[in-house]
Amino acid sequence: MMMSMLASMSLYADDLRLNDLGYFERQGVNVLVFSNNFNGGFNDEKNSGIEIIHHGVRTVQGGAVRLNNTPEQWDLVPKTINRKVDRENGSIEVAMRYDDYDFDSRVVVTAKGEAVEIAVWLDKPVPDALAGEAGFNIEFLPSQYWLKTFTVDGRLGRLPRYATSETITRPNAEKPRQFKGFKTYDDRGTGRFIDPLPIESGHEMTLATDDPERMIRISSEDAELRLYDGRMLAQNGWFVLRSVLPKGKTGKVLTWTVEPHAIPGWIRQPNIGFSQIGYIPEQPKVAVIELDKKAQPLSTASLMRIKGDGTAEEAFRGTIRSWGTYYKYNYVKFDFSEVKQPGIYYIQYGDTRTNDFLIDAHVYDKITDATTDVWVPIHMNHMYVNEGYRTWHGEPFKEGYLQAPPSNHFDLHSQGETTDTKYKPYELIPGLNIGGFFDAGDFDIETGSNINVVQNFIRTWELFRPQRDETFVSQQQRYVDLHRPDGTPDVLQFIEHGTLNLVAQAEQIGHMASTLSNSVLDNYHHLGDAASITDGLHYDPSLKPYEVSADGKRSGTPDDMWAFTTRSPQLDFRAATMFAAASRALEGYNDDLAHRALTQSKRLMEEATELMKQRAQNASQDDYSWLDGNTDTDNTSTTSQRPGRRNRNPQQLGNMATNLQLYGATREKQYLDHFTQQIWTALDRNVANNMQTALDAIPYMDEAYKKRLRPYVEKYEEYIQRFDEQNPYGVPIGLGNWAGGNAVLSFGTTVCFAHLYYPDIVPKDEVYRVANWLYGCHPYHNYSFVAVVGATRPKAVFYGNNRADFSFIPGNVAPGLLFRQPDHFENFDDWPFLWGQNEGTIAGNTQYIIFGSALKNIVNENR
Ligand SMILES: [Ca+2]
Ligand SMILES: [Ca+2]
Ligand SMILES: [Ca+2]
Repeated sequence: MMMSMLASMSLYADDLRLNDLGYFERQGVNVLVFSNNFNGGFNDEKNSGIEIIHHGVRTVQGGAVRLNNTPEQWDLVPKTINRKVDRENGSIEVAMRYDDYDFDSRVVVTAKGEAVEIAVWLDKPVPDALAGEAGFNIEFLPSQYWLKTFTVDGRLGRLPRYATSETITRPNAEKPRQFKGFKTYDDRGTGRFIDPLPIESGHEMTLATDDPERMIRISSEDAELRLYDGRMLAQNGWFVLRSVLPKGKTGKVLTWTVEPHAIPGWIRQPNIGFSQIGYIPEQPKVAVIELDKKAQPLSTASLMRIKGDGTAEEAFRGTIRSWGTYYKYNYVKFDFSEVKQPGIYYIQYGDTRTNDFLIDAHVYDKITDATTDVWVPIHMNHMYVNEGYRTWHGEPFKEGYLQAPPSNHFDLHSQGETTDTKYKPYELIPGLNIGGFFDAGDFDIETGSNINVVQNFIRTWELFRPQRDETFVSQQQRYVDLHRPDGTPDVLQFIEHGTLNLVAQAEQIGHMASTLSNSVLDNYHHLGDAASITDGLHYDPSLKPYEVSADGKRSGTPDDMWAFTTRSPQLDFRAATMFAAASRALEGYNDDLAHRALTQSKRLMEEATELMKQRAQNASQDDYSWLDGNTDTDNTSTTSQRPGRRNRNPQQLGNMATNLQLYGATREKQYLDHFTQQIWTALDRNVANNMQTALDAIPYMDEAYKKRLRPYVEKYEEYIQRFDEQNPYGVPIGLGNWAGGNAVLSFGTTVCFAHLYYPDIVPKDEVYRVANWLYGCHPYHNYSFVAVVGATRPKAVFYGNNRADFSFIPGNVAPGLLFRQPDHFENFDDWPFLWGQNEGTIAGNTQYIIFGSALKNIVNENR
């Protein structure tokens, strides 16, 4: 009796409460109500609405009024009209709206003991067009719920590892509109779409009855709960629980009670951040330990050495130093720098033991090899790519690219009112299916990114002259074979491959395309062999869909890729700069291509300069944005933009970084003069943003320049040090919708170059900050963000084009820690499909090659 009274009292003390940050909290459970809104750019990003962070893992999201049984990425999402936190009543109310259907609804979430009540309110009934379609949905992360048991009204079941439930088809007319009227599916001419059937339905459900960390109970007296498997339509789908909203009703039309189980007294396990690559003997070695705020920090930790006989001994015991609180966790540090003896070690902190890692002079030697030998060649477009017994992909897009018609497209692409070319809409533009690199986890050629890629390779080549040859590339056979040397340094072949596509654009179109991308949404989300995205046959609208011409060369399937050709003189100018540098790099290796690149460089530069002058006369000139550096490594912002999409943020003519690149490429003194006129003002305005450009100039400048730069480098060193106060990891941590991996890489690259030129100001110890972060010393978990050679525990899944296999492509670099408002960082390592945390890009990964090369260079300089 006494015991149960005590138990109920202590439970009462830990009811869900609305906290100061505006979400419901009890130990082990956070219920967030639209702390993160749906985003119009890609619609359903699986990051929004009502979310539950359950014992430290965000396992539930997507709670909202939705229009589909299992919404996909491009299905409509509601706009948040307002969000009210009512502290008095312990509730949060969100008003949401679907403009397309003039449909408003409100969701009110109220804490009720250990549960929340979720109620949907309507002031007007569900519109006729959505009757039976609109419902309240909430989504469960498959990788955390599959293989777990559940009960529905007393019946037992187990959630499936793979999607194999049942579906029906319905007429397309009954399908709620998708993003901009596009379709995510190819209905094969049937005029019908697929609609999944529920796995189960009832009024009371408990999911993960066999796992206290995931167990959650949902009940509703007034509505039927239906459980669906979203993976039936899309591999990135989640388990969906939904109730259809009743027809013709207003007021409180639906009520659910949701009770996530909390393990009494639960405290999150420590996350011991350290470098999975290991450490060289003389570098600083500091583990950052992330602790639950309720955890009592220990006073010491130990570094254990694994001996030759397999047993372990304590090599070092050190004091734990407190750093403090950063967002929701508490941080302490363990410094074991004084251990310098090469060997195999692990960290022991209380009961927590890390995996082993090396202390050895050679730990950084291979950090770029997986990226250059595997990741980059696999992303070579218009080639057959083979590795041993495995074909990564056949030759894609054999039918070439059609002129895009005017279009307000997906993936942020568009084509203006005119084509800006001699081609008519849908006409074949010859010669574009050559060279170039896949953008990221998708297969388009982003021209801006590809320009960055070629520039990154040229920079790598000019600075480090890597002779590494592990890849066979035959442009004639359109064949790439991994791990087969062919006598040519691979970096030169990558420069050539990127240039081939970009020169073809300039020659065939007359200027640069903004992108070469998918024409239809139903092949944009392709997962599999790139060669099967299109049918390889020219689209012929005189044939019926899916019909093939008698000669077997044309088909009626409109799957051909499009070239988006709206002219941007800024993009042309960037291409011209890159072509000039490429022609220098390719001279003596591919003289013909070097000559073509130079021809296009001169022509585009002349035309772009003229066009920009014309356009500038029509625009106001009080814009000083050109003062910012905008080199390809300066992205220190926290925007949601992926790296490399600079074509949508064009540089102005006169940009000092461009002038510097132009000088490097042409050696014409006027460009250097323009650069020197601008750099000091820019540095006075913002040292951090412009330091990389200032350092890039050093090889071309005299001692006086280097001396004048010194005080700015001193300021930059202060800027580096400030990160030690901002967060426990000492690097710039991004809070955008695309995790800040690119900004961290930029920072790391600049620090490396600052040290190379000013070792007395920026000490060598600083260059390891970013390496530590990338290779495992970061929040959430301690896996390496780089699928890199040498790491004991790299991440296991990435958002690559093989993501449906829950796999990775070696050498990929994940964007990393995704911030969810108001206080949660995450990086899923069992669920690849969230690009903001797991998608490596071609521009970002080639930037990693520069960072890694610079780091290796510094580490090995005195060896
Ligand atoms: Ca893309
Ligand atoms: Ca080669
Ligand atoms: Ca085709």
